[in-house]
Amino acid sequence: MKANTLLGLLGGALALADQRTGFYNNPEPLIPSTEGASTEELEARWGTDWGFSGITTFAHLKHTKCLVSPDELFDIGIIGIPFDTAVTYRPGARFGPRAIRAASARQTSFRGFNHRAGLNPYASWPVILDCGDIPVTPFDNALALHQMTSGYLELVSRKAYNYENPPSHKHPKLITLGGDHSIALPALRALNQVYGKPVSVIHFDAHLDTWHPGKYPSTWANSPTQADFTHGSMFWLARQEGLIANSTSVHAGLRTRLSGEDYSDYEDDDQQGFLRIEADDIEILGVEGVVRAIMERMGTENPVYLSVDIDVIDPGLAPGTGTPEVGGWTSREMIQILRGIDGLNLVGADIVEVAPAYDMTGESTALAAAQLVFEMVTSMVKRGLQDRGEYIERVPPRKNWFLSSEKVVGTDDSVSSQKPLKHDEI
Ligand SMILES: [Mn+2]
Repeated sequence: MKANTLLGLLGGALALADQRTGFYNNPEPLIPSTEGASTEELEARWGTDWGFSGITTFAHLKHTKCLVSPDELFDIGIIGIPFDTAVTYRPGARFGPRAIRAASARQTSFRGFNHRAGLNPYASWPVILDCGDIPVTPFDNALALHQMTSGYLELVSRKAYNYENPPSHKHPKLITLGGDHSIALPALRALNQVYGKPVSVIHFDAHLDTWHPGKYPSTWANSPTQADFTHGSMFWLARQEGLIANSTSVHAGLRTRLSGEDYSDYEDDDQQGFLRIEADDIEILGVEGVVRAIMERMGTENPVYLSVDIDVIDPGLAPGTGTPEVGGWTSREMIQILRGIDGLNLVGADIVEVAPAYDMTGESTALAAAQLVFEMVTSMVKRGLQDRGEYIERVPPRKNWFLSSEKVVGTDDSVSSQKPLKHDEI
């Protein structure tokens, strides 16, 4: 009997079974054998994960241990650096990558369209991989710094998968899941080598992180030691090493207490080349003003490293972090600011200081971090599309309908015109 005749008979039998049993009796579905099925058929049948299924990778992306797979090219890599032995207060950010990956579970290529950018970053031009973690020793910070720098440098030195287009995209871009904030130093060392010049840093944080190592109690260390490498001094070290571009970097979201009895921390910070935007400034500037200040200082062409300490968000919304400070921005404000600065020329990014032991059971901190990564990926993909000349500006249907002078059909006064849309109008 020919296969299609058999399938026809089976289909007929199934239809008959349907008539007899009805929908809610759950008739056994008759599915053709997988024997001889093509990869596409298998993919269609089994390839799509639900948010809650599958092995945990960031956004269900393909996982490759990129460091041991030198031939597997990619354009954007999610890389975990589970390192937290340079913290000054609560340890635990070594579990950050794991928590952020788990919290990204509802990000899928199937439902990944970012309405603000009009694109689905997981279904666009780049090859995006979850590159796994850089394994880092928890016993020796000097060795750890060497491991992190080597691993990062190895990955960003590679040729990007889409090496030819856009022309500026020669190397893959990494988004690092920390880890404490000190992981930004090895990233900056590696990026300086690959791009051949200092990069600008947009630094979202409650804290300055440009502290001279001597600003910590250090009676025991009068000369440089590995104790200088902390999550509050890595930008000071980076500046000393000439890794940060002069006068084009920005701190945003600051609200830290300062040392001593004066503003000497700010005076030190002024020497590092950063513009300071305080958390409170958002009351005056608004999200748009913060965005404008960042873009005017940084421009759209300088290579930029984006570094986000999750403690920039208020601990009421993101408590799972190493050095919480009250009075921070909301996650919505932070997301809007990231969207507003998507014209920056990002060459790398991180999200750090997620310490899940202090998070709430609903994963609020890790969820915020995962969403910020989604916005970072979207911005990199959008910039790539623009550079390729393929970006299409799209406006969401009915955007700002509530500001429109149009009246909802059947009404003629301003109060009733603000009624929500009916379901079938959405
Ligand atoms: Mn911080």
